[in-house]
Amino acid sequence: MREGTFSSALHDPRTAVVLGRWLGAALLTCFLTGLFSHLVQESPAWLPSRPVNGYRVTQGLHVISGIAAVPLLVAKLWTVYPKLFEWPPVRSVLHALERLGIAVLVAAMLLELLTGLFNTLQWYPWPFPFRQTHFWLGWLATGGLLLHVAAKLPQIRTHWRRARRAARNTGTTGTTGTGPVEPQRRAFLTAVAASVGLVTLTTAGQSVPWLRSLDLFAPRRPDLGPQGLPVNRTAAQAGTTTLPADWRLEVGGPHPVRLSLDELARLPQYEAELPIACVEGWSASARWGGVRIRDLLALAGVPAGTALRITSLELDGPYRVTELPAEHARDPLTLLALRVNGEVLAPDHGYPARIIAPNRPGVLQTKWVTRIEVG
Ligand SMILES: Nc1nc2c(c(=O)[nH]1)N[C@H]1C(S)=C(S)[C@@H](COP(=O)(O)O)O[C@H]1N2
Ligand SMILES: [Mo]
Repeated sequence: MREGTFSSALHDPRTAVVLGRWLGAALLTCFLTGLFSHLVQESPAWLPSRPVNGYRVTQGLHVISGIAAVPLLVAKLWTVYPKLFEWPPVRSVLHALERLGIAVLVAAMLLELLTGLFNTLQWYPWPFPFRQTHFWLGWLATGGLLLHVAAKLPQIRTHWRRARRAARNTGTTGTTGTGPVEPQRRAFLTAVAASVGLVTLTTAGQSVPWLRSLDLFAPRRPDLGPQGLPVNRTAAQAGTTTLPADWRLEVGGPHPVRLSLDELARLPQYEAELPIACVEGWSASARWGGVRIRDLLALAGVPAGTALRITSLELDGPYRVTELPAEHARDPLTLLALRVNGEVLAPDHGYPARIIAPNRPGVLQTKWVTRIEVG
């Protein structure tokens, strides 16, 4: 089978360039928001605690652009796949390198989107750690993409504008005498755009509140769960269903304090409307009530502007111990929450107490807190 035997007129550079632009925009958004997400999961000191919904927006965009990239990548691969049967398969060393580069690019891109998609389902059918693998595959795919764009720059320039189509049509292999290609291309691109729109509209509701009613296919409905909020790790999974009889919140510092739930309840109580923004893509806002972290620090004699380490009752798990950076610790909206939406926290949401802070990933909103100390 030779490249020229493919009959559709849409296996052409112009279609590839238009799809490439859309796919490029989705991938760039996905890469930048992903990089940001990777960095902020380390609780960096440079992350401001405002805007409150900052991480919610960037991570929502990360998952939305990643999902949108799937139909775009399929369409792009379909458009260019006759190139797989190019003849002769290798024309020069440079040509061999370019083809090898494309093989790596396509493999990295497919794996990257697949691992991301599986992560939104919380399904990890592989032995390697998700976050590091997803991070390095992201660099591999992006680096490969930049090289690919550089190698194809002459063609991209020729076909960037539609006005040049007359010049192109004469040089294209695979175009048959099926009439003008432009209406066909328009129909194809409209179908691709419609599929992107469809997958976006039926999944984006997991993070965009006004699309919630259309959220048919996202793994999570952000309003389903105890107290109207989803749960990733339940109290049963974490082994925290029954509270030790002698539970106290320990706050380390120059004057360490140990506070019972009653004592916590007698401290000044505040409320904050803050989101849980899970790295897997869902996010939901709730009204949290409890004690300000900075008030607890003052009790223990810890100066405002200190980074903290938070420890959960949970026996193991990657989020048992987390860092709370200085700016978040100082923020008046950062609470040791005892209540959500007016009710005492359900065990699955972190009873007796959890961290809730503005502009940070859900993984760091530690549940079942037992100790707060200088980090
Ligand atoms: N101790 C502890 N806290 C945790 C987790 C965990 O596994 N252990 N999961 C985190 C994750 S990934 C998210 S998205 C939020 C979810 O909070 P929710 O279950 O109350 O909605 O809790 C976070 N807090
Ligand atoms: Mo999460």
